[in-house]
Amino acid sequence: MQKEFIQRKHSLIESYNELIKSKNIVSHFNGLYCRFDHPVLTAAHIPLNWRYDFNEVTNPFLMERCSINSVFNAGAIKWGDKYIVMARVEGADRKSFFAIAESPNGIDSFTFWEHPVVMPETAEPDTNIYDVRLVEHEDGWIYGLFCTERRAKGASDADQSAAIAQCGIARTKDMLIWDRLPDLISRSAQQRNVVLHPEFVNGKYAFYTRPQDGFIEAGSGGGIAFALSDKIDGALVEEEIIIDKKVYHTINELKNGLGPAPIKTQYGWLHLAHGVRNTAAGLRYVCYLFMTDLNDLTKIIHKPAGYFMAPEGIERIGDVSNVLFSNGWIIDENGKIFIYYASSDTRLHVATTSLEQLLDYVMHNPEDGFTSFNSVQAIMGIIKNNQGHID
Ligand code: M1P
Repeated sequence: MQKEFIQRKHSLIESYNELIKSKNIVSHFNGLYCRFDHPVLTAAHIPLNWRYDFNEVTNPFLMERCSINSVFNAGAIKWGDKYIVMARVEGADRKSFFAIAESPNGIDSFTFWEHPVVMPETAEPDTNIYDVRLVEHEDGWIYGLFCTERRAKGASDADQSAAIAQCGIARTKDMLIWDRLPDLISRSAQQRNVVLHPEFVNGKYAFYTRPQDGFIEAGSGGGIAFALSDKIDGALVEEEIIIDKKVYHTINELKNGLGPAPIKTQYGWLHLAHGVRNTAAGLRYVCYLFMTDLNDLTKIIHKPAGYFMAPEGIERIGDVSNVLFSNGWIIDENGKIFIYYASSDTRLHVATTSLEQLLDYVMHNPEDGFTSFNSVQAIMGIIKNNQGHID
């Protein structure tokens, strides 16, 4: 074996081991959550043996044979005593797939399982799959709902970007072998950000959907909707009731979408979502929280104004800049919450908080008054209450 090949191989392995063993420390705390110094997963965390052929005969220059572009939007679940994320991994070929990584503490040392998830296809193969939402349903299965994207039927040869997004459904008991079920059928031309509610509702499977006209544009659709299906194997939703619509001059003026499955609390279902607005610099994605009624899942009972997390610093830059997106969170028995969020469609981060903090925020921060005058009134209220409380 050539000396150079061996040296390079050792140096690749050394840097990789250093990276996955590196510790993460809190960079700042704003009263609501902690952000950390480093992302939890990046393209560089992808195992070397997925990318390199280490046989000197077939890869004499030791180059990457399958390059990875980014690791981002991840579903998350507690698995025994491990924190696991099922990330969207995008190759240099622009195809996304899923891969599971685990960590002993949820904030660092994430290592990928032996190989990527082999997601079975339906009779109509997916061109691209991404953004899985993991849900432990009360029927005993763990479900992964994700976006399946295919080229639009009938699109002209000249148009190679026309696509149809729909919701793929798969389930597992061990996170290793996935049964693929038929895609969700709805009346919407496009469907992304579909989430399964963890409990039966009136004996039916309940979904949060995001009906949309175009692949990017919500058009007459848009808004987070609620829908019921009699079954999951061949899920069909007839009616989608919009529970959180897009609103002029808010963070979700253009569109929005639910993140992970909601967390049940004594006060209501706690939801994490993303809102999108348009700007001269392109779309801006931020994350927000709201709560729905325990008995009426279509009724929002608390919704603070604006976002609770937006891209900061390096998070603002990436393949699709100015994007913060979350489709995974984990709550521990002690109420500690790990929010897995991705920045700019490039890397995955964690923020830690607690149920107590999120409830305080969602139930006590002022709601949107929809005008500048009302925003000033909210600030005036705080100033008034602060009288006598600041030295
Ligand atoms: O590029 C930002 C996000 O765009 C899409 O989200 P949405 O359907 O809400 O617009 C998804 O492709 C998502 O993966 C991506 O992060």
